Amino acid sequence: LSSTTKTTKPFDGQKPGTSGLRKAVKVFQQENYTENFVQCILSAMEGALEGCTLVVGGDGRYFGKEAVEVIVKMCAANKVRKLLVGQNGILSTPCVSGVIRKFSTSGGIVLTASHNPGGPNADFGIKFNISNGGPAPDGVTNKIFGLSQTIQEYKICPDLQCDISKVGTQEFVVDGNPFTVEVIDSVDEYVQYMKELFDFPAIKGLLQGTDGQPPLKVLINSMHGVTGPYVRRIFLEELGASEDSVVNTIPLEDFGGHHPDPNLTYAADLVEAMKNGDYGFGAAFDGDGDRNMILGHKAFFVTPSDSVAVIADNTDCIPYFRKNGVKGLARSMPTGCSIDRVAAKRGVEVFEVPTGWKYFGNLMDAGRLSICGEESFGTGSDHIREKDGIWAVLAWLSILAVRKTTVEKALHNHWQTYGRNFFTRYDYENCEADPCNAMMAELDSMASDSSMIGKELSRGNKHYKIAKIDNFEYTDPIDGAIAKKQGIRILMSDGSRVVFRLSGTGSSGATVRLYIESYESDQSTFTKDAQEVLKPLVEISLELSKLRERTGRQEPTVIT
Ligand code: VG1
Ligand code: CO
Repeated sequence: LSSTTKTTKPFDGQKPGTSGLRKAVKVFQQENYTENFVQCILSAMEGALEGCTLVVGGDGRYFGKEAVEVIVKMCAANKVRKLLVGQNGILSTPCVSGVIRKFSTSGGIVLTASHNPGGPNADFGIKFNISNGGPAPDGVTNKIFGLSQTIQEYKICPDLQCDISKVGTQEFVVDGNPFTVEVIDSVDEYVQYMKELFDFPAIKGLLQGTDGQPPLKVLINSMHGVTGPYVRRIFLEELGASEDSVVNTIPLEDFGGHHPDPNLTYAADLVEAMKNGDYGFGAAFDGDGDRNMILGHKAFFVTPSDSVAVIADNTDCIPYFRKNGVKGLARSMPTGCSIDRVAAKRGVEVFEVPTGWKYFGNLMDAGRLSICGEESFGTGSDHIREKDGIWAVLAWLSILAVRKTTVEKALHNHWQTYGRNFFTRYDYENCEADPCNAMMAELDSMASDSSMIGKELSRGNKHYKIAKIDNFEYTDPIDGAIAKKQGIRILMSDGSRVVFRLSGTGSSGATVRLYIESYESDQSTFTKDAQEVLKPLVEISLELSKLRERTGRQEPTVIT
């Protein structure tokens, strides 16, 4: 086989966002659009490209197979030595991360737009992960973007035909060089790894009932995303759960027409099913399997910010941490601060990084971070370099098994010890970009206006005083890389926080995220509804930012 060089022209906007390049499928389908971006990923590897091994897989959404075919042909032409490809192009995002690490490959290409809807009229995405298994850091994505602005040609081996439907190895000779495609089972490696990290017999005992404990009925909802086959293997085959414990486990190219996003709005069917009280534990995952939502009996909701804090507080229930210890904890900036309190009690470092999992990687590589999370239903640890939905569920089940408790009791117990960080996020999806940018610019100028400090803001009998406003800036403690303008933080004198950000994962327009948090140590407040507790601060924030006027939206699209 021989490769050819095709001429092309740059496309605007091939700038990876919070987690890869996400655009409408129709955008990726333009002639050369996908090829351009793939060439830029490969070219950005420079000297590390020739002779390397890469992992390729995605969440199975529409256009995934076409993209895999292009990537295989282009890797062959760009002198990549070997590809590990998930069967039918399917690998969850956490699985890609694990496979990159296990086989020490130079990186991987993940084909997903995560929680964004899929299908011919929805979204697709391409993300590059580096050799540590994590999303490429800003330095790399900026380089890819730079290349995309000047690209003139790409290399491809058009005649290479590769069957990715069967597990096994296929050998080719391209321009006289050997090129190998190894199609791997999509779930084997991941399941095996989970069995090393967790005590599966203990979790099985929990689900089936042991030591006089009744069985725990679980309901796991894959939302027709990539986790379906992983969930079936782990929960049905390994843990012996019954068929009716898992739903929506057939991956669909359009996720059944829904947003594959595990939150109270988009996973409403799980919430409904949990409400009747038949199940003691419920969970859902997003399209690519890195997000999770945890529910207790009668749909008791665990905020992601609390979820990671509870896991961090109960690491003795998990064999992986018993063995490796807990080095440090972290959260993304807008995430509720419950985990900070756990870190303080445990006497370990806690880091506050910008939004996006890529910022955790260096800390983990340096051995300073073990467990971290984001308010956006992302939870994970240094077992890989992506957040991991199924891992989070197994962590929770481990805690319930060892502590012989329930989700709700575990949370109440946590609040008794640490107090409660009430948290909510309002999303205004798909607004017009210009007014949102203007709003952010105005908030940014507030941040440098010293007369804002000490300003009092009131709503009803709630009074707040601004202690600090800034546009969050982060210096990576390991490599010194600086990330600027990561969101406006308004810190109140009582520790309450308000954060404004624009999303970096949307495919069009602008999505405003408003994050609100306040801390209560008074026990009598613990059972209150977060929406009620935070309402005054929400109203104050909307007024201060003139968000309603700016966006023309009276209400958010989604509240989490
Ligand atoms: C969102 C979340 C962020 C998460 C990112 C990728 O980003 O807020 O916490 O890391 O999605 O998650 P943004 O820029 O839209 O706020 V996933 O599961 O979409 O890869
Ligand atoms: Co995701």
